[in-house]
Amino acid sequence: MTLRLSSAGESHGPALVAIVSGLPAGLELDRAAIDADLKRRQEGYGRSPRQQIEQDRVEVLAGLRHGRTLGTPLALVVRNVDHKNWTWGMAPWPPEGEPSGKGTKPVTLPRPGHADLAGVQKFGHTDVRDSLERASARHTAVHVAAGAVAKALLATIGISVAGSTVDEEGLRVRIDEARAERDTVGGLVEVRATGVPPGFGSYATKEDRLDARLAAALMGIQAVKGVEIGDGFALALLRGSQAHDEIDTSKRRTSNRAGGIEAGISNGEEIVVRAAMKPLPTLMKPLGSVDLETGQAGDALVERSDVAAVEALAVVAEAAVAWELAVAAKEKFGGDAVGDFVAAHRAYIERIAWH
Ligand code: EPS
Repeated sequence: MTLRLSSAGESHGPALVAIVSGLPAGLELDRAAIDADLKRRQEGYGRSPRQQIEQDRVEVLAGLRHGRTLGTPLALVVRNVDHKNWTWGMAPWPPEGEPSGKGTKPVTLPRPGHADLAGVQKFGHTDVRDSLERASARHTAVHVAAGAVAKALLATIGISVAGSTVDEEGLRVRIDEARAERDTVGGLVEVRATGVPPGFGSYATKEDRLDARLAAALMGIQAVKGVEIGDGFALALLRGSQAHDEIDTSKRRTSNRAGGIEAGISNGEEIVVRAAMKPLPTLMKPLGSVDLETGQAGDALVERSDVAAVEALAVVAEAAVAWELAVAAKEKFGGDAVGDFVAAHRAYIERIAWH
């Protein structure tokens, strides 16, 4: 069974939900490990005061018994604590009583760089909030929970995945400067996966290619505008003799410019991917926009937001890469019971004599 993930949830709605199907039975999950990743995602430097409201914790509604997966769909929930301030504004059903709390007035001034304008045009909304709530990066919380589950599966075959920011010190300086000027910044993150054997993904079709899948997974995260695998863009300027990784007699590489992937297949070296995040589009000193109600020029919506979410992106990107690698691992090794999955991995490693 293919590993699948679907999610739902608005930023200020009642909760975020993810359903993970295709997990083998008998996989042990650690609630504290999932919650620790949720906390890491919230702690990044430059986050908004919203993070003091939320204390993300995973709830499991199905698919788990006494900490072990049942081989049935796993239902993960992360509640939005802030919803208590939006119970009228974000009520799923027509709200009763007088408007109160947040989200009672329609948003009509779309923010450049956000989903606001294209979202209302596409879906026929009149209130920009109907677009921005789902476009918000808030729902990455439940993807991080799913990523933690993926990491638990990968750990059974010795794979680990870690995300970090590139130049954390420089980033923090830029965040402080931008905050002082009421502006926002973006930045770079890197994810490394170790223990991935040769043979994840395939050259057979575009959809099979592991690099394409990782790029889509990273590009699918809010505010990501660029992705590279290994030395990526820098390879374009090198000669072939400088760009490729020589093979030694143990079939390992003496360098890793390819970032662990050749022809869409893992080659056994560390998988290295990077993502570039644009500066966040909700600005305290807003850019020019148009009022969708009056047609007049106006300043874009100003609301509480982050100065940067790059450190959060490192955690979200880690989860996204872990998820894709878990999908590829499940595809390669199968298994209805986790022991079958592990045994198939072991047999494969023996066949290719991989150390
Ligand atoms: C976000 C705006 C901010 C962030 C939010 C993403 O939320 P709010 O508008 O409620 O202040 O804090 O991220 C989260 C809540 C989160 O948990 O990551 C946006 O517009 O994308």
